[in-house]
Amino acid sequence: MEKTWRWFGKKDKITLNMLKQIGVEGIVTALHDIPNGEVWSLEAIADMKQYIESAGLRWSVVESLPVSESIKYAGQDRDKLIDSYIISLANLGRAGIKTICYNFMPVLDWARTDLEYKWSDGSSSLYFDKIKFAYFELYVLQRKDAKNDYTVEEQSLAKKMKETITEEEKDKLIDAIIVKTQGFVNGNIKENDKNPVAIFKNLLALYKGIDREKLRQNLMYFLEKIMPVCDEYGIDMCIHPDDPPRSLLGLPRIVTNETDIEWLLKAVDNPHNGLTFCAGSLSADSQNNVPVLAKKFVSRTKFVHLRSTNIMPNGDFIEASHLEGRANLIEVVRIFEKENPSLPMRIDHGRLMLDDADKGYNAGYSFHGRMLGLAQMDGVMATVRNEIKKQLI
Ligand code: DNO
Repeated sequence: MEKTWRWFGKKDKITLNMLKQIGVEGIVTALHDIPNGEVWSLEAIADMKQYIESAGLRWSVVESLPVSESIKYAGQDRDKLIDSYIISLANLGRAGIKTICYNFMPVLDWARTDLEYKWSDGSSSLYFDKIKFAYFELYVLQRKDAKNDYTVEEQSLAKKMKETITEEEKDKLIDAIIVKTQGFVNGNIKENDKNPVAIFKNLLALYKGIDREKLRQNLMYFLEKIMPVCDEYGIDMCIHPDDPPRSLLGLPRIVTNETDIEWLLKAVDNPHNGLTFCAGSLSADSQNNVPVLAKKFVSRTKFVHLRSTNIMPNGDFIEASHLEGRANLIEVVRIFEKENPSLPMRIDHGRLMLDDADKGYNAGYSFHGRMLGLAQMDGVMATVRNEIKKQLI
């Protein structure tokens, strides 16, 4: 597979020259300065492409061309927003950038409660703590029906947390769930927004009456409208699975498991309607067997995220090392290397380690942690390619 790296543009502290030195071949990025919903001009795309190429790299994947909330909940301006999306796609197509990652998660692009969960060796990683999330819904957001999503025991643990949590810890939690994980992915809330909780509540209210079925219809509507431009330019749209793969905050999530993915690929049965195979996201549901899913969906997979998790008995999950955990990346790499070796892959999320800690990297996107993951996966890929050459598999 092509070794790519998620890079956040010219302001990223990790430079393209650093990436060249560690064996990266392709770049995954977006025009992060353009507000969600606005057109990506051909000039802006060409400028970014030229910058990447002048470092001897290739702009392999766009992650993400963000889908505005209004397209997801079918607001009044959705057709206008889809028209802009189509123009951006055509401009990307003209520039020769043809793999586009996006997601269809309402309001929250992805969710974690701890951004620096300490390991015993001094490094840290992302973590999802179910009770902290319950506390956030029940007592910070005070969401009306939140209770229905938790057992009596979980509710009482969340209540206990309410009694002991400090103001500082509470702010840190809010920051993790709705600010730090969202701003850098062109999400709804930015670092300097005042009162993020109020903004967040307004966003949730937009989804009143949107259930699973309606969200599915809205995704189909969007895909059907954009497939002609994808056909014209040979663009592969690849949806990112929901992270975590379950409904959150009473909002439906529709890309979580085999049934969902099968539905999506059949609902719009065009090869340009494809998948970002995020092994990490899928691994956070104990029912998902990640290598089985890789095997099943290999032909519609257009982009791969290599990451793994471990699920705790109480429903929390933690990011595992890239060689361990539920995703079984060794098997996943074996499947993709054998059946579609030209796929771009990137290491997703790494631990904060060594001198990563004070660099202000985006949550999950450390330098050394991801470099370690890349080295591990590079070794697996080389081994698998050797096996293939010797026809051992
Ligand atoms: C988080 C990422 C997501 C992903 C988007 C794709 O680390 O995996 O933000 O980029 O959901 O649209």
